[in-house]
Amino acid sequence: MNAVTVHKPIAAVSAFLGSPHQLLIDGGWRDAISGKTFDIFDPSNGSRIATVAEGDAADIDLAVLAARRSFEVRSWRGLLPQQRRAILWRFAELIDENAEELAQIDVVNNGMPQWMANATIAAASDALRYFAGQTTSLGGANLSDSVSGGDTLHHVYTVREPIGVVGLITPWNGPAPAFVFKVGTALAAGCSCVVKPAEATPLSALRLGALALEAGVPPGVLNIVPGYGPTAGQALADHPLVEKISFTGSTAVGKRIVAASSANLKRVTLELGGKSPCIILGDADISNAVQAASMGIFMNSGQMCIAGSRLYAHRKVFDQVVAGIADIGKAMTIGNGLDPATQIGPLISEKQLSQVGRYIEGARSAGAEVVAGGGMPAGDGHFVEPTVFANVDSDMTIVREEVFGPVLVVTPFDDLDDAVRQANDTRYGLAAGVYTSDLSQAHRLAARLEAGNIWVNCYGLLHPMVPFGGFKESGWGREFGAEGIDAYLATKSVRIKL
Ligand code: TXE
Repeated sequence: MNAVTVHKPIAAVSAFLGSPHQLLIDGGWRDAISGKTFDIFDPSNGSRIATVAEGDAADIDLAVLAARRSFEVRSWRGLLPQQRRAILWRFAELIDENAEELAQIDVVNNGMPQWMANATIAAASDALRYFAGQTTSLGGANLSDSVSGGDTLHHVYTVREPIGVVGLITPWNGPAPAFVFKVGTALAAGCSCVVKPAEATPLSALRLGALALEAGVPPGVLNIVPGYGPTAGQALADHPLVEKISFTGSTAVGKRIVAASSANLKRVTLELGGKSPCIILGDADISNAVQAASMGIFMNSGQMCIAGSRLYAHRKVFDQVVAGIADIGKAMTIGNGLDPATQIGPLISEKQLSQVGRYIEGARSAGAEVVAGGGMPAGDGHFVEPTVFANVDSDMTIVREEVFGPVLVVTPFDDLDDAVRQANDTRYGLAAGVYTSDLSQAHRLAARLEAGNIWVNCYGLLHPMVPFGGFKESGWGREFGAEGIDAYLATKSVRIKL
């Protein structure tokens, strides 16, 4: 770990960090009504990097009213679809033009390595172009023939309208892409929105908000209110003029959002936690499987909803798999994301560090064997070594709960039925990986695994056309693809007696 060298961001990022960070409401930047601010930290060294206006219920109310007004005057939903497409496309271009700055804002705020941040920004603008295309393909249906007959002629059609003001609550583990995926889909549908970014990482959202205004998103259509979950987030979830919440975060808060939604029957999309299994069969290409499975858990320090945190390997390849993943974990360079050598950055916060530490210590004292890592490099950053546990029982906490750190448990299996039973023995169902050279077996397993996203001989690849979301307590609904935008639309039927 490189703790001594000081890594400096590019000048544009330093200038941005030093500028005021206000709320974006009704097309303008303003302080919180309370006047409060909160500090933002670099997780690689614990230093304060910015101070941001702290929104709460009063600011959320103002933002929702602005969004509602823009929806009523149809300043966005009333544009021609191709006009909205052009603005979203321009927004994507501006993201590309400012990619280095945006990526580095997430590096210093989230801690992720620069190479990863670059990839997430490229994925964000790519997805935005896909959403831009969706604006011109949202037509309804003509049902006249289904309803009419004989002397009764009716013209019946459906239109798909934007649902209204939507609240978008994002997490800290991929701040810029989470913002763009939600905002891009909501805007493509014609909705007006209020975003509540995670309190740990509001900076890239604010920079992206400025770029969206520059691209031509009208005032009030995109509002951004940084603040804490129980205050600003809860106020958005409770607000009677918000028609839908799209939330990515913990399962516990997801349940709170569902409870809040009952007051005005908001639609809710939830992308929650996971404890995703990967199954390596005896006939798999082991070097590919080991590489993909280790990236599936160690990337972003394991702070991914799709982290493949439980690995089941056929007994005949078990030792080879464990040794391969342990070697990869031990060889990874931990450090500041701005250092080009860094492969794995810090955890987001002191809170996450102690949570992951508790899980590791709990597993050790329950008798799990540490095959790699298990330590936390000393210093001010929130670093955890890539950690692999073997000799675990299926009822251990480390096997059952989402750790949200670079921590893998590996279990051998002899019988595929047993591997499937164990893989499905979880309250979560976000993702699963299968590694085999037998495609029939891959299809059979894909059919039996209880997860919303299955990857075969690869892991964690997302695409804006491919619906993404979870089974069971990993969530409701899907982001991306046709289903992603459907969640922001309401169908209206019109019937005219001729
Ligand atoms: O999540 P929270 P935290 C999981 C992961 C992690 C754990 C805790 O296991 O260890 O959650 O992380 C907002 N009403 N994931 O505490 O609190 C909050 O401000 C409305 C998985 O950071 O769920 C932030 O914007 N909103 C995950 C967002 O919810 C509320 C990503 C997520 O924070 C709120 C993050 C409330 N009452 C954590 N309370 C994934 N699925 O990728 C909080 N928030």
